[in-house]
Amino acid sequence: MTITVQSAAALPLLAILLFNTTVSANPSASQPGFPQLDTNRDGRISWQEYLARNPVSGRLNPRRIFDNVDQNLDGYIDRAEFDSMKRRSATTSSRLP
Ligand SMILES: [Ca+2]
Ligand SMILES: [Ca+2]
Repeated sequence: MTITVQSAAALPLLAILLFNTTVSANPSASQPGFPQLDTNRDGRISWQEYLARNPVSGRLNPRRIFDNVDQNLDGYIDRAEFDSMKRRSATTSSRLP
């Protein structure tokens, strides 16, 4: 599969695609789960935790996606940022024909 990033607006959707990829490896979960990514259970997803689940592949740059989800740029994706990313992605999807 080839994904071309045409604008920053596409990044939330790419982020959800990456999170969904994580879930597909775990059939028992139907939704991409914050707890699955927060492996040390400190309530936030670090870049290292994100990278462990979303290895660099092809032309997609996970760092760009991570920074897009990490809205306050503190280096962690917290619960609110994670939920916000999912909401933005859902909104984007619902606008598609
Ligand atoms: Ca963590
Ligand atoms: Ca943050």
